[in-house]
Amino acid sequence: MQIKESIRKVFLEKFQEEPVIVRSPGRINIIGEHTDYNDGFVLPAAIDKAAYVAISLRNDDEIHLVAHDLHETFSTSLVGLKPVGDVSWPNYILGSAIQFFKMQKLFRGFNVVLSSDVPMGAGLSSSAAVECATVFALNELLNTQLDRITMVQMAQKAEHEFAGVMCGIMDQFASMMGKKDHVIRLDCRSLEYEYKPFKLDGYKILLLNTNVKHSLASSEYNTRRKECTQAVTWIQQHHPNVKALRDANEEMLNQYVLPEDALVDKRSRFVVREINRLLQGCDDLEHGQIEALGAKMFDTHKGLSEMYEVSCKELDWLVDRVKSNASVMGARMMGGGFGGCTINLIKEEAIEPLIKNIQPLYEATMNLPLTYYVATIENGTERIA
Ligand code: GAF
Repeated sequence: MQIKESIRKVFLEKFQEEPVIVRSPGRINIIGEHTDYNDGFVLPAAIDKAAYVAISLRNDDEIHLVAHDLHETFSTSLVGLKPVGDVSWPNYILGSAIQFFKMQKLFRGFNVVLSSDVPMGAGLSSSAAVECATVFALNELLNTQLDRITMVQMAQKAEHEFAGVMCGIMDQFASMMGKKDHVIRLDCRSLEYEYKPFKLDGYKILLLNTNVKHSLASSEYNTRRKECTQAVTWIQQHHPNVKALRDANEEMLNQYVLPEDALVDKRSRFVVREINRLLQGCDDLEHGQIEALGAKMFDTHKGLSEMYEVSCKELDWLVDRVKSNASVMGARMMGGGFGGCTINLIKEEAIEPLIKNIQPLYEATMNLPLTYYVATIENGTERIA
């Protein structure tokens, strides 16, 4: 049974009414990692894996949530809503709902059944997908008529306030704004964006999942953010116009950051280079220069691993393995890091032999399963019932 049908059935059984159902996808990012919270650029796209939220309003202030895939339920009240300590999934829904409460648009409780085929902890933004689905669904139910960008920002706030991860805007933007067969070139400062066709004849996007889920991810993420801010603070003493690393260059880093702290220098140098790499990568894409784009993806991985230090041995292993394969144009870790997937730009006919070759090797070496997905680029958040 399709996810939509199965959550509708569960919803009818549990709450005896027809829900509004919204689907919101996970995302990939071609290049431009850890650049969004530095006011830089990113190049993400929504994919064919998504979170589904079935929802209805209640006549009291109770909130009843069902995580269909996990066989878990959670109940609370709209009054005094706070983040939940011991489980994560309710926070994505509650953190989204509270945004409407703060806008004085939500005065009643609600029922939700959630299901998702975005693998969790795989770096595909399963949490942003749930946040975007919830915000979009409440906008429909409450008839608040918010524009999509406002909803993206509300979903991002949900992550900040209820999940405690000070994420940038990329994941929620890609989930909400995705367009079939296009990547989004997003300026994370102005939020101006452009859809770029991403139909590469003969090539596919292959995601290799390390199945490593590092608990370090959110604390280290917030630390990286602070390191970037520190670099900006030092540069600003001499260049007050520098508001974020997007405005900095390597000359400034040499002069004002390196003498202060080699670690902060390494982090910020990666970001400055990555923003440039992305801008050049966009030109490669425009001119159909897939080899050049792929080479930049490998460079990004090297930087994320050695300078930003957000990779792990399993991700490095997977990227190393495909480097010498002439059918893989580019590969790198994707998302926040410390586990999850690598993204590989690969010739279609090479997928099967590659998997056959590396799956048993990976599993024997790492003692973890290697799962994989061929992602297609799809539209963003939509109401489906
Ligand atoms: C995570 C965050 F949520 C994004 O905002 C982004 O910073 C990404 O890590 C790294 O590029 O997915």
